[in-house]
Amino acid sequence: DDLGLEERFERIVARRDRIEPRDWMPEAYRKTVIRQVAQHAHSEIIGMQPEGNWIGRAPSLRRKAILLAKVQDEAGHGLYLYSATETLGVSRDELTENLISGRQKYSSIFNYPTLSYTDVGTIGWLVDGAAICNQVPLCRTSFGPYGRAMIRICKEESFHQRQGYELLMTMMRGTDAQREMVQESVNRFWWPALMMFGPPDDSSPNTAQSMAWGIKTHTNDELRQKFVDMTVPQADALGVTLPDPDLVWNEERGHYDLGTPDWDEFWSVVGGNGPCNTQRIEHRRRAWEDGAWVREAAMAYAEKEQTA
Ligand code: FAQ
Repeated sequence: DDLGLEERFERIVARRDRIEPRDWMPEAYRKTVIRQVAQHAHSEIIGMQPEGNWIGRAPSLRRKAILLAKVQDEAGHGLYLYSATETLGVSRDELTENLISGRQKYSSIFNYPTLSYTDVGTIGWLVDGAAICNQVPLCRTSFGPYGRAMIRICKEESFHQRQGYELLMTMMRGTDAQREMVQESVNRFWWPALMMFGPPDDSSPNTAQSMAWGIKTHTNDELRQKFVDMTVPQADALGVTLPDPDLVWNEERGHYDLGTPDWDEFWSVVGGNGPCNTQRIEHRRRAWEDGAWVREAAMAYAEKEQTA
């Protein structure tokens, strides 16, 4: 009976084991997993645009090959994550419609423009760095297909992060003008990268329930702190200044203190009013419409094969 099923679900979650697609789960759990994983998948796909913007203008053949491979990896991550979402009975077409119509979100970070090639390095270092902090714990999330997708994705994300850091390191060894470009890019991306972790814990409506279900294993502020602690020494090694005068080591806490991100800006970007929101969705809509004939042809071929 239902009570038995619910108890079984609670027991699996309590011992931090996996819930699989065919297991009974509360409707609200299913909805929350779909919401988070779909948002994550959309972020990977929309996240191809800011860096994709520089593929045709990369400064060398080597840099172009690296960037092409990275953006392709992001497409792959999106596809794993859509597949994980599909195990809960929602189709990829439906998910894409939800993205294009604004019913589902994607990460705020991808609504900022990439103004110079340097931003490719900064995104690798800071954006993929933040993604790793958030996603390594998600390898142990309670929904099986999501956790397994995360294991593969994290391996590639850490490679992406090193790629970005190496690019910035190379520029820092260059001319004064190149060093200035790195600093300017880091100034623009630092705060938006901190916002990737979501609102502060006291204004995060979903955290408590998602942690109780083992979907999330850490709060937004815990992961943001972990990212800051990891990144400050990397900034020192690189020779850039992070644009936060309040960023100082707190001996007592054993962590860096930090200033407050502009949360009004965050909610405005999440609400659709960031610098590139309209452009990102328009681009995705066009690609989806332009690709309709490919999907239709594949379906027609599959049907023909079945009846043959
Ligand atoms: N942007 O109650 P919470 C990548 C929304 S990395 C937009 O705290 P939750 C790799 C949130 O959905 C980026 N919206 O929510 C890459 C909720 O609204 P809703 C993707 C945000 O879910 C690198 C509301 O605010 N990574 O793509 C954001 O418990 C380079 C209240 O917030 C993931 O998605 C935001 N930053 O915690 C690709 C990681 N933050 O849905 C290309 C998985 C919050 O109720 C290039 N996701 N909101 O209408 C998570 O860990 C969580 O979903 C959080 C948010 C931590 C993002």
